[in-house]
Amino acid sequence: MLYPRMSSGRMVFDLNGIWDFKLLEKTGTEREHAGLHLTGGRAMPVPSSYNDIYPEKDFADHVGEMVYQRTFTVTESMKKGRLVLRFGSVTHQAEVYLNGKRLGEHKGGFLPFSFEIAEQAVVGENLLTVFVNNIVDYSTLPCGRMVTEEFPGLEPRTVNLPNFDFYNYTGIMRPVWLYTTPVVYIRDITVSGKKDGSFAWDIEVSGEEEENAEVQVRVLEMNGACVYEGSGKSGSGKIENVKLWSVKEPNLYQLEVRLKTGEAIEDAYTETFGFREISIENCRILLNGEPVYLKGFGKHEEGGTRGRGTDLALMTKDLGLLKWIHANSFRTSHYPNSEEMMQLCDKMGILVIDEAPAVGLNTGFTATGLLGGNPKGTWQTLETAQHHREVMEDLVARDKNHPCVIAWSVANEPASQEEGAKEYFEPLVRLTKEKDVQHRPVTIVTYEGSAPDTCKVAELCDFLMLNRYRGWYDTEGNLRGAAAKLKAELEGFHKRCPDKPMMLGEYGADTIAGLHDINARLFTEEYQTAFMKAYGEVFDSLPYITGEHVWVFADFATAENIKRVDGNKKGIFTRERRPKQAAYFLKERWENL
Ligand code: BDP
Repeated sequence: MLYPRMSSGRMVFDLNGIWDFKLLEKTGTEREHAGLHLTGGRAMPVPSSYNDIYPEKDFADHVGEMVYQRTFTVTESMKKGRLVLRFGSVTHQAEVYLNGKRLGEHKGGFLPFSFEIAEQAVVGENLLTVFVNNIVDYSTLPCGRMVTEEFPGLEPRTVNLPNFDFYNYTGIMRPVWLYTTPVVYIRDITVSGKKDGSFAWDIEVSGEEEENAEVQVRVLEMNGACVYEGSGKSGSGKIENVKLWSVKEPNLYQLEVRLKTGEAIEDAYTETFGFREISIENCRILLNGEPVYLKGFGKHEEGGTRGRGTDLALMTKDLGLLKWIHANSFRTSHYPNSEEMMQLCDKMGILVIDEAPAVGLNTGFTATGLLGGNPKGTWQTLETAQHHREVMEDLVARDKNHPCVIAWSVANEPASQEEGAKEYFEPLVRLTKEKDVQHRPVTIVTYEGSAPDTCKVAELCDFLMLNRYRGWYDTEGNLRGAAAKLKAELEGFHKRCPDKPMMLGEYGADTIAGLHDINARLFTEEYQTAFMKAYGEVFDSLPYITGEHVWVFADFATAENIKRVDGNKKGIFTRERRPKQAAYFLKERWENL
């Protein structure tokens, strides 16, 4: 799905700003009032998570639905071609009405969706109403559970327990746009370049008389110089002396696409891409034929006040800090990040492991600890398979052209040791590879419960990504024992899959910024540094380890839980992006790795 951009064939209108907002007491209600102006609504910024904007706890933690509303104006000329209403993401489900008429709905909180509205929109003022639902259950991604809470003397009530620790931020969290295209238009562009300068494009054209449309393409350097001209809906070419995309020199190119019917230019769109190759050979991930050791983090897209709302300043600052600490990569844990983030990573030379919002796929486990198992089994209980397929397709469709994306992560910490895991994931891994013309490596990030002798999905992965918390959730305070356990597990996986690159996807310790001790005690900055050092020594002793992603880039908000002191504090940076002591240790380690 193409990002909204202005061109000679397209206009883009910004629908961000202050909307009207109200929590709904009951889900599924108020639809009959969708065509009326909200009364008693509160001002709500878009894009943003709604939760931290006002001070009341019940407001922030509301479970169920809420309604967003605004008006916008449409002119006669905007209705001449296609008029598209596009949401960057609405978390987790949206039902959209225009002037009281239902346009449709979308499930899944971290990918874009759109509606064609030229027919429903009127010339003049239009009323846009969006019902948003934040419930996570065994059919959604991420997963959660509905449970009935009962206390003496109180009416039972249903509460929603996410199966993940990050706070369930909700709302219209990414930009909303209105854009126009001609009736015959460029529906999609796929473009990729290789390290020898060859490249291929594939343009999907839709609309009236699409069969008569001709496509012209040009490849431009970022300074505007044209280095290739060609034509056809699909084709390939080669550029001499191509400047490759890499971490050090993230050279980009642009594919300018023009659609003509007869003499007239109908639609035009310019897509950014890069020339680079990702491959795997002898336990190594190669970028442009050279081994690359992945240094970086699992990273949430969030901060104070805006929650997970798109914030270009914060995103750019985060990537600046990644460069400062000599990281070269991160995983978009545990959901696709915004399109703007992917654009920035292309520009700044950051390698991205692009993760689906598939977290919590383990019915025997919750964010607060073991549930005591589920005799039926995770894969016999979850109803996510079809939705997971759609999400993988949409994720690849959205991010396929980004040179920064070097791999796909299908899920984080599923019940990969349970019977049924292989059968669940095999078709998903296959689908992801089929849909990606670059055939990027695919992984499933696994947890401690999935050991070398019990994991059912290791062979499905092109590289292994393991989350380990030895020295924190077990062996706590005992880094000698933790390192020994860690090493034995890594050796076990290497023995099982001797040709697969292996990296840590998470390891970390909660650390209260400013808490110090002469000894490296739990929760102190000294312990976090010692923890990073102990893990680093294990990695350095095993030549087949191909990367280290620390958990987590910055402290983040979680649901309330006695294991969390004002959120998850495993950040190497605080939530305000100030470095803890371990940041200096990692900066030195990674500079020299
Ligand atoms: C891992 C999860 C991650 C958590 C982390 C933790 O993948 O989302 O935040 O544990 O407990 O299991 O800090």
